[in-house]
Amino acid sequence: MMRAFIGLGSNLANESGDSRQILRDAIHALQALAIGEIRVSSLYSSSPMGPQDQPDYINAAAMFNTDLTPHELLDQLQSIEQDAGRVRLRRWGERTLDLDILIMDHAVQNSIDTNESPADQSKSSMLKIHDERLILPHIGILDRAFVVQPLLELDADLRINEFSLAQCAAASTKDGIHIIDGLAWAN
Ligand code: A4P
Ligand code: MG
Repeated sequence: MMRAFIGLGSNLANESGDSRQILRDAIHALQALAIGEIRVSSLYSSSPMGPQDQPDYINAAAMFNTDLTPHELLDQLQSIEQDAGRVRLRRWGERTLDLDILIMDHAVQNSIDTNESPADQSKSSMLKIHDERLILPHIGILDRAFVVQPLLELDADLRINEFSLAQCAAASTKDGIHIIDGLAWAN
């Protein structure tokens, strides 16, 4: 079983609702992929990274345990994106729903069995993949406040390689992003 951190983003409505409703529906769809509870961050509004002639985004992150392989999880996320009417218009462009696998790791069960510190364990248990369909950890996490801030809400000890998320530049800036709803937004 692995722990998956998913980034959710939307800046276009579809026929079933606005971006907030699309992310709420996506969280409910993710529940079918999870073992146990899904934990969800606050809901953020953020100005667009990339082309500026597009609406502001709504972003959040979710964390759950799953038995799916990373590629099986990617298939499921892409199917949820399609169900939300995702059309690929341009790179970094507007979208009804973007679901990215940010990080997958083995949740640390028991630190008594090993001499490693919890930080070392999370570093060594993080999955690294680089193939034509999937890159893990997702590229650019550390540069994106709209990804780092919600991730830190879910696990303040997260590290990518030797970098602590809590200490990266995107963790100390709230420029261009703000919380628009607390943890109950997905209920
Ligand atoms: N892919 C590779 N690795 C992954 C992964 N870890 N998770 C591949 C998910 N997909 C992964 O994705 C293109 C391909 O990436 C997929 O087919 C998959 O096989 P895409 O979502 O179809 O295309 P894209 O949007 O052009 O690229 P990408 O990389 O998803 O864009 P980003 O980096 O997600 O940026 N501004 C704000 N404020 N908030 C946002 O959420 N998002 C974007 C999209 C731009 N600006 C934004 C936001
Ligand atoms: Mg994507």
